[in-house]
Amino acid sequence: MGRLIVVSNRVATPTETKGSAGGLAVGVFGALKDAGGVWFGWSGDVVSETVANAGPQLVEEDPVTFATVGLTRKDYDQYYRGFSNATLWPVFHYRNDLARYERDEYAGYRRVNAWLAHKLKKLIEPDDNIWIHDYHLIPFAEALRSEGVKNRIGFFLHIPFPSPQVLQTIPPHEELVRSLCCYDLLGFQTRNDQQAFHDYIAREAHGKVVESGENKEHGEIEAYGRKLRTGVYRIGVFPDEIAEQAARYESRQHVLDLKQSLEGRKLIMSVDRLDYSKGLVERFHAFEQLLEQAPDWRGNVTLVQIAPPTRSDVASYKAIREELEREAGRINGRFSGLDYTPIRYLSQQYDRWKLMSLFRESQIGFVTPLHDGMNLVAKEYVAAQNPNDPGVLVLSIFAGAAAELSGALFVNPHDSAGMAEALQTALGMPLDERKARYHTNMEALRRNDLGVWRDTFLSDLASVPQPT
Ligand code: ADQ
Repeated sequence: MGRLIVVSNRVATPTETKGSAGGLAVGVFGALKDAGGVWFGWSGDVVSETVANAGPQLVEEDPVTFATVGLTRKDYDQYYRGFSNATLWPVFHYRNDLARYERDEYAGYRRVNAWLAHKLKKLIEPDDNIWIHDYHLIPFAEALRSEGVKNRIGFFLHIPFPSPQVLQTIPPHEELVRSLCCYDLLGFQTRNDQQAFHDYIAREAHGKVVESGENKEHGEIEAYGRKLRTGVYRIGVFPDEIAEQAARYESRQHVLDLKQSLEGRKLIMSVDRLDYSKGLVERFHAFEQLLEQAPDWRGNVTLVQIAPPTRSDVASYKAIREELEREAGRINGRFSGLDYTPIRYLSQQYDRWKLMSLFRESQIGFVTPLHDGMNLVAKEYVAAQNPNDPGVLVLSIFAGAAAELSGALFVNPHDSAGMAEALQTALGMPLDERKARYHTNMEALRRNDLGVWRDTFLSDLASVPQPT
């Protein structure tokens, strides 16, 4: 059996692949350790042209090589900050209003993909299987193919795939789909995403789509002169490791401090990267509506929102941060008392083990993205609960996780009155119902954990006939 080569925009550091149980880095690293291989991508550093061209830097952790390169300022601006995060991210999350398209950024995106593929080529052996991750790297297989690489190459999209009409707002949409067809296997988070891709192939590319298997989740595609497969691979967590971690840390000082400061109030927890796709402002408005329509809860329930800034050099991210700070201030001004602050908005990063133990302390996990590929926070929240007294997951119907976690209370994040009602229902939910919902969700998490996601994708990739 060949080795595995993983390519992602950012490469986990060797330390990130150890210790913190359950993270995606740990899951992917597990497969690399089994097969041996290379994890290749951007180091996260912006460097001079000389340093960039001297890469990749290799760190050996036998049998895995971590291979990273730095990006020049221009490459970072065009490939990462520009086309990836100011065009693809908003459009793929149905926020065309926030997207911009610049030809030179798109050219930079393709140029960096070609440059990275050229750098990787020297590390590839004939039997290696190659697994590319996410929207930054759509043209990567095409670039490898034009370097003469004949290995099997699979791609997993971590974010939603938009419907054809929305995708078409990106001027080079057809080139992007043509590039995706250079892979041998395309993995999507949900059936909806896969179907949106199939729709484009059938209606816009006039290709052939054959769907088969349970729920028609296996796709055979013929388009742009290539044959490829598609599949649905729902990313998961390792629920029992999270449960163990949350329980182990539940009497640590940070949890005791939080408990003491709540003075018996109920706790609603939300944890996200600060991103407009996560529905943070809408969530604050729903919480405000709860305090408005159910005065008994004023002074008796607190929302803790942890949301460290990301991509803060992209303009739309500055705007969402300002709006969120303004709204938290306004709502707190309306409902605070001398000893009560309804919303605690924390913009710092927290360690994973701390988050899991805080989840366990809270009565509600409030996860309300406007669009989200999967949303692992929803899964982590469930896994972290105390089975004898579990909290309730209140979940947006637009998170990929909604297709699996049928024990959640579902909300439409555009309906703040509906979200406020769901919060009220969750706050008053009897123990038996909470337990039943928790068990339904835990079964789903165990059935389809992070190992299943990874192993199914890789065995499907290995079964694709090697391209000639
Ligand atoms: P993200 O948009 O980052 O990921 P999500 O899946 O919710 O979204 O989180 C990924 C990881 O980051 C989780 O393990 C979570 O605990 C951690 N995380 C989130 N907010 C954090 C915070 N404030 N502090 C510390 N850790 C935090 C993208 C897609 C998702 C998809 C994942 C995986 O947007 O839809 O689920 O990839 O495929």
